[in-house]
Amino acid sequence: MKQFPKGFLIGGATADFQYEGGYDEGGRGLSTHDYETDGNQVNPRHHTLKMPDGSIITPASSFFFADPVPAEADPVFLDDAYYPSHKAVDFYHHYKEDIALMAGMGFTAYRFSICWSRIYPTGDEDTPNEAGLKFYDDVITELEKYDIEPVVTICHDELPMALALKYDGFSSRHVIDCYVKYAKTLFERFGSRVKYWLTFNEINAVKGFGPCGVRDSGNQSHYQAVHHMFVASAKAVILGHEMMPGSMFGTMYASSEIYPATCKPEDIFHRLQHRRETLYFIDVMARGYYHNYARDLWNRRGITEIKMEEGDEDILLKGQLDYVAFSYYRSNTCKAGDEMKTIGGSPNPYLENTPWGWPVDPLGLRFLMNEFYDRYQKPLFIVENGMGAIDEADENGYVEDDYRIKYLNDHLAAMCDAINIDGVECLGYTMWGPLDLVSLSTGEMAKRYGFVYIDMDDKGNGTLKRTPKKSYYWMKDVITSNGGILEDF
Ligand code: BGP
Repeated sequence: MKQFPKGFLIGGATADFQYEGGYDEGGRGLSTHDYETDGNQVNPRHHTLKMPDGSIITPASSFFFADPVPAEADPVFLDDAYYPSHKAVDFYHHYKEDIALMAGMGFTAYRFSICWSRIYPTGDEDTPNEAGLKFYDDVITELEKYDIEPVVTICHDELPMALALKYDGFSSRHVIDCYVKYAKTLFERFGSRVKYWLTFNEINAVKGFGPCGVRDSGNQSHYQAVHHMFVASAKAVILGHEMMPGSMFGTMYASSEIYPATCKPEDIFHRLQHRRETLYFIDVMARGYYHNYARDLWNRRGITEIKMEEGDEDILLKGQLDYVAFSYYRSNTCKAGDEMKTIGGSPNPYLENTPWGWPVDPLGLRFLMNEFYDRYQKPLFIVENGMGAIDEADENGYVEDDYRIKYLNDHLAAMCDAINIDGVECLGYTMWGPLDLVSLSTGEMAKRYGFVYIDMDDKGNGTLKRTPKKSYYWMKDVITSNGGILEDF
């Protein structure tokens, strides 16, 4: 029988710009994702930017594969474009109802991100925006009502647009100071009520103008900006430990690549190097130093130098993470000659795909949990997992989502096996998008993850009515039985 360990945190996860809305309320400043329009499976999301000659350009901002943004281009809102982050699904005004729905399933944890530009509208102010802090105060108060543990992401792939425009985002060391000031404000305000923190989201996948505010998405600029994010994170961890004894810090790592396509030695070796392309990020943060293979990786990527200041190495070492948080949606397969990228690679003939082409692989989750625990010997936290699917709601908004129940059953069962059989230490599991929200990679509503259906379409039309799906009642039973009703897959 499957069983969650004692004190296991189980619940859901969201990100502010995909869920919250209220982009111009409560003194919030503009954020880098606010200038991204919707996309779909065929066309990625894109920024809308104006060149000095008045022409409009629309570089793709599809997270993993961001297009570069010319230095002279200015963000602009177009009348005929739809910007999903502005309204998202309006958690800003529905947070009480939404948290009550989460509590109805018996959630013991909710991971959410704080919008940096709600707290520091331009990132450079000396004092924070009280209305922004108050909103998250209210959210935490609501969670406390139901004994739901808040798990807070300090920065989920975005920053105040002003920091991107003025300093080229994390290219500049000044933005490290802005980040630490922002983190300190959160620790002062919420430190007595929040124990679990995540300094960044999907650190190995952040790239370009949206996620780290950097216009040039080439390797040299990207890896330099990421070094600054490593230092910013480590400084926040050091400060957080000082200010909030007992607090625990992670950074989220997007895991997916696992398998070599064949047992051909070249494929196996390619797989090793491919793994290191992404483990590079969490290795530095969880172990506190750049490791032996970093030099080879920089060389292969044409990176001549990562500029470091005196003291950086010491900060990285002292600011190591307490736990390893990761997202898991799918596995990836690669063979020699495949391009090194976070998702994609070669097809896996043994697995079926979601409508978005993501291979479904629950055993891969157990594999990864073991791999990470062997590698870091630190507790794990699965902070995102779920299935983006096309839901057909009936006239009442009800969805019979047996496919989602199957996906989640199998992944939760695999997780329990890693914990119960393999002895992996895992703090919790937060399913991605417990209420439907806007997709990160495509900016659409059609790709739904939730236990709760939200009546809204790709262009923001709909009543925003929330209706529990079949999976809602199933998840409630999973939690009530402490995992006991999960079936082997
Ligand atoms: C992760 C992000 C989330 C989320 C999720 C699902 O990369 O941390 O923000 O959206 O992926 O991806 P998508 O929304 O593209 O289906």
